[in-house]
Amino acid sequence: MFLFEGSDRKKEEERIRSEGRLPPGQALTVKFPVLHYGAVPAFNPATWDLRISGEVEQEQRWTWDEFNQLPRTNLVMDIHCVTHWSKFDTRWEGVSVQTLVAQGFIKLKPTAAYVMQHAEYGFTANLPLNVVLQENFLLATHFDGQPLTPDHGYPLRGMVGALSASPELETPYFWKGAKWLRGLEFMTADRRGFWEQAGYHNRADVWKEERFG
Ligand SMILES: Nc1nc2c(c(=O)[nH]1)N[C@H]1C(S)=C(S)[C@@H](COP(=O)(O)O)O[C@H]1N2
Ligand SMILES: [Mo]
Repeated sequence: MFLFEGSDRKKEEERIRSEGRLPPGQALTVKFPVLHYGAVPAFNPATWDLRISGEVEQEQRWTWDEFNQLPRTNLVMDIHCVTHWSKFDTRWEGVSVQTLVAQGFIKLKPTAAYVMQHAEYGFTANLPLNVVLQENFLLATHFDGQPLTPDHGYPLRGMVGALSASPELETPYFWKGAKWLRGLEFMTADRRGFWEQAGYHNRADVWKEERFG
């Protein structure tokens, strides 16, 4: 893959920087590195479910078939990893929590203020509810028109990035999206997820370079 190596990569990075889309301390990559703790879990569509729990009027459990009948959203986002790489104009498809709430698939209690993503093997990632309800947070099933690959979170991952059309939206680093997602827990008070307990920043705003807490 030589297309964006060397001076071409640098040129593309300068274009993105001139558009104000390159956060401090980040470098453009066209690769898609894989980063996670532990093993890649197997997916069994017969037993997989997504649980919606905590501060909701009614807890939900969606099977894989049921999840695939929910309204779908397509987004183009810039993703910013805490390990200093950024990837621009990436295409994602999935289900928007904002849409699920707006259309009554999830009925939040007024006490809901934070969200924990629960993934396979007990991995967790926390975000404020207002960020999860933004347009730039997605429960993603597809990347670049294809189902996620196993190492990028198949069949479902939380996904957060920057929408260049809406630069005012708070944008956390990419680790705030849990691969192999199995549940959303709505909470009254904040709790730290896996990397947040390991010393990563709790809020993780890419423009403020909130890398470590
Ligand atoms: N389940 C799970 N999700 C995870 C992680 C993990 O360890 N387990 N790591 C996070 C981190 S630190 C990063 S940088 C991104 C990397 O996503 P990618 O492998 O698709 O690039 O996934 C995030 N989601
Ligand atoms: Mo990471």
